[in-house]
Amino acid sequence: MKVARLVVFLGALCLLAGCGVASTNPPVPEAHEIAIDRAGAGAVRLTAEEYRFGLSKVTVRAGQVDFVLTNRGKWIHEAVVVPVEGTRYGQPVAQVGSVPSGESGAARVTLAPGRYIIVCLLAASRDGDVVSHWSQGMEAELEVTPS
Ligand SMILES: [Cu+2]
Repeated sequence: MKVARLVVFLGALCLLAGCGVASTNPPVPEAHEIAIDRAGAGAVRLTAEEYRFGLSKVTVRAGQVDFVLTNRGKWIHEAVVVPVEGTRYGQPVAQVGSVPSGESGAARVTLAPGRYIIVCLLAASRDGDVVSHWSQGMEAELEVTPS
């Protein structure tokens, strides 16, 4: 499990950094970011802190879904939406990128039914090791039901 997580973690970092992972039609998560005041009333509201997410809801209907991330922690956090099929992680489909302490960001994406996780892919250096916020517990589950 840890190896799988590391692989997807590195793959996602690579994807977000645009370093050319072989993929057909890779998504561009940043393109989904929107102004906070454009987020709908039904948005999934996320809070981030060290090192966990809080979610206003854990189930949404398929279709257009808005995410609003508010950082209540000390460090920068982000929310990356990743589809999960069985034990496999897909490519990230949306991201609310690096949100500083006390600030908020939003993203809008069209989601198909299925299971998703929301993770923070940022990492910190600790005692000489690079430790991802994800591995510290910044993962939440979201179920998208058929609309
Ligand atoms: Cu984080």
